[in-house]
Amino acid sequence: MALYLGLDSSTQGLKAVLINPSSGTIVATHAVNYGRDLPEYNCPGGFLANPDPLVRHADPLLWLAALDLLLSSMQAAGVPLGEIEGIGGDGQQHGSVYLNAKFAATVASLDPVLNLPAQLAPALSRKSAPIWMDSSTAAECAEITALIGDRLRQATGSPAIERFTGPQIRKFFKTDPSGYAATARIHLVSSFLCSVLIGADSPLDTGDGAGMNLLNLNTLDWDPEIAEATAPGLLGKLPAVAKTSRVAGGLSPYFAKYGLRPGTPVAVWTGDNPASLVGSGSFRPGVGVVSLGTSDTFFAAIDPYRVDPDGFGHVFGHPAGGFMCLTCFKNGSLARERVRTDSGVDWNFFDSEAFALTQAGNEGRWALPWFEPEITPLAPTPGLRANFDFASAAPEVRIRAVVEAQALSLRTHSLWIGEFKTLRVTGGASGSSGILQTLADVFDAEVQTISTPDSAALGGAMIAAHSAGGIAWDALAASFCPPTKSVLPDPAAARTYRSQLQDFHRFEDAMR
Ligand code: XUL
Repeated sequence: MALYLGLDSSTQGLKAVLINPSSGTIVATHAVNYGRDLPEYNCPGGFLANPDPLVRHADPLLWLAALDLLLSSMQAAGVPLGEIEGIGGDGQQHGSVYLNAKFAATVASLDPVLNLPAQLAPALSRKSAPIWMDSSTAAECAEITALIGDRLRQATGSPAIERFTGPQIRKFFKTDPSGYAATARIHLVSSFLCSVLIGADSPLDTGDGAGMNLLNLNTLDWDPEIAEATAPGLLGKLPAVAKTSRVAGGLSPYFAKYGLRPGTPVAVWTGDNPASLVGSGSFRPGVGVVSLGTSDTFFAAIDPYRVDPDGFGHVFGHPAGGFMCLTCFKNGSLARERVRTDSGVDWNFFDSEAFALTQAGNEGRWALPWFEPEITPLAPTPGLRANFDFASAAPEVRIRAVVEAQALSLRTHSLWIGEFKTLRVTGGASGSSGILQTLADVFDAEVQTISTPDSAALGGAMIAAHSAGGIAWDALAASFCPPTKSVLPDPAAARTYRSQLQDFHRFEDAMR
């Protein structure tokens, strides 16, 4: 029995999906939650506390501790890890890990008696890792833009973006020049974990690499001029780029202690959104994916390559070849959870009852839950924005106001990609009937879900099965991604939202 493992190192935890392509079944799923299972790392929501709301860093050792814990708990649960013939994975995008000259030798000689965090700690040249939630690099974005101009957007698929790795690296170089000088290698979360798995320096893929403002999407390689403008000598600190999904190396002997076979092929890791594009079975242009996670994202395969004229959307490499585009909203599931808790209701009320008690359109009441500084559109000052008295409103009105505003925002900022008649919805909140119906009505499109909400980890497993097992993408999608639920738009509700779209856009713009 050939099994393939997908790992998703996401903002709030590490997830695993194990697939058996010959039977078309998901054999096991496992998860570690950073706040619940590894509280000693002080990252309950996936990041370290910081007095500056624009700064969001995590402890990279936490991601390693999660890998040890996840594999040992899978082994303890009797998961047949010895039958795995390929491993793939993905990481939250943009986050960067800074490593010194000891890194290569350290990963090449991991001692199974010790754990990963203890062994990798001396190889870090920076204790913390800025993650995608960080918005503290406005100055660096302006500096890079002044040096490169609009070529940055055309070449890298995005204008300079605060959370993207290039501006973050520039900030590190400016604020800690000796730490930067001591850095031999800068990895993304994805390529860092892949390196640890293969016991060698891993390349990174064009899906995750394009989230750095450093990769030229015309050449599918680093852009030397942009790299040098970002920070001196940066090119030499970046890993190689892998142009499509391929095997990065064989599994390090360290992992034999969990019952895995040393030498098992490990595919080059990608970002969580590109992995989710694969895992939701939406390989080709025409199907839009809404991923409802810590961040809410909208993405789709595109052909030909084009960039967002408004500058909020991005273009990344597609793990199966070609390109995908993406728009990211920082306030996703944590914002919904806060509105639910503050309203004193349970998830059942939030997910369905609230919608039965209210009407589509909510009488024009909207609430944008920008508890974190929002990135689409750019709203650096955090706080909820509503066009009615939110605090005194009934819970059902608040909930509909938030869900409708988020859906209208997704629609508004995905218009540059096109009109979609089919949406695939994944992520934790894809089980909410109220959210699914609202998305169907706001987009006037059929909304589908697939069997697992963990489409990123599933995508990692599918990438492993393709790269290590030679299984065709279409065969994998047919086995693992058939739609399990379909929600059709209600024509009257769709008309209501269509008539609100312009006013909503003006409201959102005025609230920034
Ligand atoms: C995408 C983005 C987030 C992270 C975390 O640009 O910043 O979606 O990948 O999920």
